[in-house]
Amino acid sequence: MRYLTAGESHGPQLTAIIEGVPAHLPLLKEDIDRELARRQKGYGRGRRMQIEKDQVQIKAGVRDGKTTGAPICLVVENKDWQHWRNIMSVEPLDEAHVGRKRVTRPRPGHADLNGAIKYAHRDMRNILERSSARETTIRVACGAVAKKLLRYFGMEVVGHVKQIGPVEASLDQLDQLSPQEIQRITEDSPVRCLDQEAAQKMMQVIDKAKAEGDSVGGIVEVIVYGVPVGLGSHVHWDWKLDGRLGQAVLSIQAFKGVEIGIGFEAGKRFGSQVQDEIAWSRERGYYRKTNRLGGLEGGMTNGMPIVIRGVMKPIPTLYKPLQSVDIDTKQPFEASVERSDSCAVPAACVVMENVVAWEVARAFCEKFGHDHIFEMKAHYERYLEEARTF
Ligand code: EPS
Repeated sequence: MRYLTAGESHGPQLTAIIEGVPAHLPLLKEDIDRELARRQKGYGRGRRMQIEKDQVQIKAGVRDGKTTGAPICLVVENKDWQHWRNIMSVEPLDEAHVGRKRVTRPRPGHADLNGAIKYAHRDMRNILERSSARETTIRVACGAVAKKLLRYFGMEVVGHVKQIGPVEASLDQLDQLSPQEIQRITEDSPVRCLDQEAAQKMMQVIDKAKAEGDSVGGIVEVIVYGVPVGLGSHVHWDWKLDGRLGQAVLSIQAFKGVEIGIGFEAGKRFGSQVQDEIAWSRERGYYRKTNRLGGLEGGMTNGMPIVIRGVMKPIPTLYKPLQSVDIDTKQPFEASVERSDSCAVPAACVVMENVVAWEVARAFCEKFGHDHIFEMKAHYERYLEEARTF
């Protein structure tokens, strides 16, 4: 499976073409719209989210509520385009609009300056329109298809916000919660946090950042339940699923780090406190007594839940601008203020769930074939039985 996306933040639409989704997978517009709506929510979002009401249009590859095996084309329109159609015009700009909304003052921490130099754009709008996290909308739409496939095979992807700014959630109860319970609690939390006391403090931090024209980042954790042993592979560097998941997470706008299982903590411990001991029972087959390695060993899943965290830096678009240089005058200036969110960590949690879902679904298709789901199912069930008694 693979996909390509196109679209600017204030252009007419975002588009994706997905290739390799097996035939006969039940797929409805609502399955995708649900994920899009989840991504739009979250305490700390800016005014743009009041304009958009993201809804997918499935333009190809689905008939009678099921995938056909043909490429799937997804479109999400930008409602804000109405306000930008002259400035974002595909046709040459008319005289009244030439140079309007031109961006010459790069924002520190954004793609603006690097992209402008690389692509020789004197108007950095040509960079920020594509680098904007608006693009995550269409990646979530693709992830929603992947989630649907995973769910068909009994897997569930859930995410929660572990930290915003200095406030950390207490997660002592996490192991006792089912995926459905985690989903229920986080859906009710404005910051997608399992710890309600911490959630209140997180919102205070976001309020403070907003009041001061600043922004705040955080840490998101995603868990994939019901994963079989053997997704990914040890044989090539770019087949290793941990590496692929890392790339997927780091490709989310503003993400600066990723950890699997206990992550960086592993560097502080002795080996006996890091590796997970192996056990076997008739009903479970092989399993690990602990899950410090987050379900991945040797670039492959080991049958335990995948546990992965990503850190999002504070959004670089600040109302309290930092120093920068105007590319016309070369004089120091305060960077351009673009409308933005003061915290997008709860939304990024949904994005991370969906990019992780995509990579796991892709590895699943590689292992079990992806022409049609009946064939996959037969193959999968036989494999599970072989793995249990191996
Ligand atoms: C973004 C800036 C804001 C965000 C946007 C990402 O948009 P605007 O510049 O139109 O106010 O709201 O996020 C989305 C539009 C979205 O759908 O998540 C940026 O510069 O990255």
